[in-house]
Amino acid sequence: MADFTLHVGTRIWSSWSLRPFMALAATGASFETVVTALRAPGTRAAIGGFSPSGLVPVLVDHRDGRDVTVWDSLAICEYLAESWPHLWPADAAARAVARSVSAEMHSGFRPMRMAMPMDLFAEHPGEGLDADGVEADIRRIDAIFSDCRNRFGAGGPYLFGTFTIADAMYAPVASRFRTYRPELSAPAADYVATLLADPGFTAWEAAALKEM
Ligand SMILES: N[C@@H](CCC(=O)N[C@@H](CS)C(=O)NCC(=O)O)C(=O)O
Repeated sequence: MADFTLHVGTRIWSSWSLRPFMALAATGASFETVVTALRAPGTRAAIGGFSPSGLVPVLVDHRDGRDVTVWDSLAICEYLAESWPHLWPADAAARAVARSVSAEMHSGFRPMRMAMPMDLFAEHPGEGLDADGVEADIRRIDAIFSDCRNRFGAGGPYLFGTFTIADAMYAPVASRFRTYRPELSAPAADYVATLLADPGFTAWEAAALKEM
């Protein structure tokens, strides 16, 4: 048996599932991914069978006879970081910023999330960009990308140099930007390209293709 089971939703749409998938992929741990179809008549009942919140993602830790269930994307990432501390930056000040931008993604950017839903392989340039609040969300995200790369990114191409949970949290945004094509600053555009080439992200895409 694999060390972990990660329950996710339909991969082309489930932005919240992609995040812990990328964090888990970055640990090198063995895990199986179980997909529940979203937007189907039986979705609610199927997810209710394993998820306390009625939502995906859900992680089950089977290591050493454990049977620990963790739900909600950011809680799952935090749980993984207890075993793989490199999922957060080593420096305490950088870690504080990484946690802040991760929480900001988790709790915010609702206008952008509503007007520009993740649709992994779709191309809708310009759609949704003039909806209320979307431009402000995009400008704030661009500022986060540019600022983190500038202040903390010297050691590699990710927000804090090497891959961290903050990158996992913004990976679905990179997918959205590829689909809807807002204008971005050069550092933000470069960082989006990094996320789209990340091995965890491309593994998710390959599995999503097989699902279609
Ligand atoms: N705050 C949650 C949000 C999870 C969420 O909204 N998941 C969606 C799929 S991306 C879901 O389970 N929807 C259930 C449904 O469509 O019935 C998290 O961060 O994990």
